[in-house]
Amino acid sequence: MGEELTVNADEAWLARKPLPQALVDAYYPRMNPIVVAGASERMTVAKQELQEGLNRLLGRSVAVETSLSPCGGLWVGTLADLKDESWARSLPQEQVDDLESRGQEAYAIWQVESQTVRVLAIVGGSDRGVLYGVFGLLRQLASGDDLDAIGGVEAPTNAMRMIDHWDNMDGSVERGYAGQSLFFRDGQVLSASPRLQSYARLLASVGLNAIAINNVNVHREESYLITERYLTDLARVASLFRSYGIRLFLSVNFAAPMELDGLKTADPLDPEVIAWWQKTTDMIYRYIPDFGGFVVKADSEFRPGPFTYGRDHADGANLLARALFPHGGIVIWRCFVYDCQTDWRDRKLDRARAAYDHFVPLDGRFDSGVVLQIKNGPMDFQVREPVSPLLGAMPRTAQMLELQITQEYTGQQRDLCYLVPQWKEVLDFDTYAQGPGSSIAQVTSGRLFDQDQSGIAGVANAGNDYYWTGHPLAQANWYGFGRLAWDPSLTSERITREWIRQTLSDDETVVSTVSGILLDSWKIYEDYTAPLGVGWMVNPGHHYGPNVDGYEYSKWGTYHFADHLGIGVDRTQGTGTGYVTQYHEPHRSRYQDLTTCPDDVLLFFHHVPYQHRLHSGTTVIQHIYDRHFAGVKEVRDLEARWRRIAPALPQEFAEAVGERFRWQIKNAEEWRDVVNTYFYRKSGIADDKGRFIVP
Ligand code: GCW
Repeated sequence: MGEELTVNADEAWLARKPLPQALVDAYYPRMNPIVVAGASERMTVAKQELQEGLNRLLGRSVAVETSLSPCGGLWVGTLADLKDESWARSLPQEQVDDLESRGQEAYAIWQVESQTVRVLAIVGGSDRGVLYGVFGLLRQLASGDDLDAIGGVEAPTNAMRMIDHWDNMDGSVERGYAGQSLFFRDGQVLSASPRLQSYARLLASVGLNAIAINNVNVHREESYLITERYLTDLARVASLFRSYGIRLFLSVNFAAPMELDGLKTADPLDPEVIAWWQKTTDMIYRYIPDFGGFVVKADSEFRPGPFTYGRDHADGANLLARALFPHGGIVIWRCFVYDCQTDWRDRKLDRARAAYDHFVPLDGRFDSGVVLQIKNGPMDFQVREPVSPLLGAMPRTAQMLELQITQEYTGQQRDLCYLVPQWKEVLDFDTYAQGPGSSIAQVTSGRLFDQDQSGIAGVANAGNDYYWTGHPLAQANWYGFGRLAWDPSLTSERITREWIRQTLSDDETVVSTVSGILLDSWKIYEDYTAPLGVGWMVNPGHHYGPNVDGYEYSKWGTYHFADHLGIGVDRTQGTGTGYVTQYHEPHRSRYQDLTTCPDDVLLFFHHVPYQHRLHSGTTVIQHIYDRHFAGVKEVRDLEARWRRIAPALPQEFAEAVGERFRWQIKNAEEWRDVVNTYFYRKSGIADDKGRFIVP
């Protein structure tokens, strides 16, 4: 194999390796020449992607012409361009109408054959659709799909498909594990960085259409991003992303009128404050005519917000929406609102309840142009949490699901934790908000309550790291996030194969081995960390590595309540915090009742004795021991599986991953020993298999 085994780290899954010769021989005549109608900036990008992508996949140059050859070729254009094409007259009208009805981001791949010509066509609802169509065709070819089987209309399920950066202007990234920011360095905006273009390409290739580039914790300097100090640079960033169909958003400081211009208040109902936001927003649109809008973290973890003025979140969000909406912008208002100064002594207080308790009463009060962004779980991106009951609980409000691609609590891109299967569980979760069939995917698509601005956001895991994501396999989380945001019905297996085939190899042993490694990794991570949905047990602050009581007596509201008799948080109605009542039936009863509560979230909902028997047949304490011993073995096994295929992989990639697996083994051992010893000491109950637990 040898020298052709390279990865192009910068291009990640877009590196495009040549297809097998038999396929090249079959495909080349059908894709040569290519004709791209229209000349907008996005069409130019689409043309370059297509030409370059095909040249690489086919290993030879395709010609770009202004008209098809007498036998056909590959035609690319919008529905409007299609009207001038004679070969297109044979397309059934319902087919064309169907594409038209699916919106501007939709595309179709059609194969039109008559006696004389054979045309492969990528037709977009607009030039954005065309761009997605080009990426779509190339992805399918690179993933090994048969060209004859490729065809039909594709449209995104979610209107908003967003990536959120927690990047600061000094270049640091909050909860970033992949080097420095792609957008900022030393207080400057990196608007001319070549890596930004690669980044925009990668985002567009999986169908993402919105990006917020700065941290939701907006500190002093970042507050000025919405001023003329930075808007010229930001306009350049916006224009780069625009050519890839991606709109720019900024996180803003709710107290900006005070901090930037010395107003005496940031009260959302104050006329001067209202005028300030209008003026500021008008100015932003002079620089960035298609500016997406603001992302806001307010009254959360010490960030300013409307509560200071006796106002609520609807007042706060509407203030900004009214300034943005006339320009076509929206405000994305985060629901991560809870008391982070809580008292662990009071077991009736419950952080898990907070988002629902704050926001549900406001349903119907939000203006058009407000979208609430809600984390997948009620707490904070743990390896296992139930799905947030706020999702789907506000029929009159647009909602977005927020996922964390960056692995703050799931191994920080040193440990492997492939999150696509977790996200699939979230998206498939049936809220029963409108009876059976009311899945989270139905909420984010806007179909459940007829909302057109809903969608999915993910907190980015990429930085200026050589492989973009620290752990090279963590790229698959980013890729998978984008694919699920486009189409939540894709299976984890399909997404995983696509990423491996495009990034690494089409060798079947490699594909199935890497796929197994990725798909097993989330459960393995869960095995050696906090058990049965209880969460945390991490070192405070940076959140890596075990510390069972790290947050136990702190103010952050994240407890496990382990004593010598048992563990878990009673969130039932009656004896507990009543959190279960936030769910629709049948979940409410299912979680409430110890006999029906699923094992994997048992300790999230119940405080139980160590000898409590799980549905799996084992006791809680024995489960803790078993899973922690197993977890370490499973990580060692991941490393061994990787070692077996390493010779068939690009060497530096294989080594970078191998090194991380060796760190992961150490981390898993640390977790096993700290957790097992902790519970052995607390409970005094020995492992019934007699394995060694440090006393
Ligand atoms: O998980 C917590 C993180 C914070 C983050 C916060 C949030 C950006 O530890 O770093 O702040 O969530 O989502 O706002």
